[in-house]
Amino acid sequence: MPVQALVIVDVQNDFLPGGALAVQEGNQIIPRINELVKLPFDVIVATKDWHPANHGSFASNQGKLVGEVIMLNGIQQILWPAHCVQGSYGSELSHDLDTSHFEKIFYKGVDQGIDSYSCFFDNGHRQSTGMEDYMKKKHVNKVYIAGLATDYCVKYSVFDALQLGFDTYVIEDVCRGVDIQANDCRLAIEEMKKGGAHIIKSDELFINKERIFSRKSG
Ligand code: VGL
Ligand code: ZN
Repeated sequence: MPVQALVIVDVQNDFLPGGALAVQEGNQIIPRINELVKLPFDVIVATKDWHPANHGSFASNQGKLVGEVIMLNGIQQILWPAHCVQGSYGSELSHDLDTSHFEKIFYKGVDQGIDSYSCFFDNGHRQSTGMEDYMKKKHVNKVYIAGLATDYCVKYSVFDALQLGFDTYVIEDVCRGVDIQANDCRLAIEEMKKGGAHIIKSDELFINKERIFSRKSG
């Protein structure tokens, strides 16, 4: 029997139009998320990118330009504008998002010296966010992932989910990405598909609702 989780990644003000690291059309996924969270998933969680002000991924903290790549404690790091600083307005989940169905929020990127795109582990796979244990305790074996950004946090989360053995679904129309290079999002989707993820449209979850969320075994 599938035990199904919905994971909503980083729908925070700084990743929305007007934010510090705005993802184009990032706000357009919110109405659909608000419908998805009403479906009978067994578990619904969300993540927040949650950096200390001195975070090593911020260009300003390195005296460098946004987009430059450095080595941060042995790991390649793209430098970003300061974003999602703990407790800031930019770090808050969008106020248009229906958060009432989120049973837990997982925080990532909390350590100054290492970034964390994935909702499961930091980029060096050194520390866990706790999401793996949470999912395993709830016997989740199938995860649906949506949110921001397709080519960073969604992609890394999907690869970790696959590696952890979850049957992994990306709800493509409920993701938007950064596209530093014009095709990054398209390539990210292709890589996730090659890696074993199912790429689906949110429509399928509504059209096939009875089958996908049937409580019958077999
Ligand atoms: C993200 C860049 C830096 C994301 C987080 O949520 O995709 N991207 N921090
Ligand atoms: Zn970040």
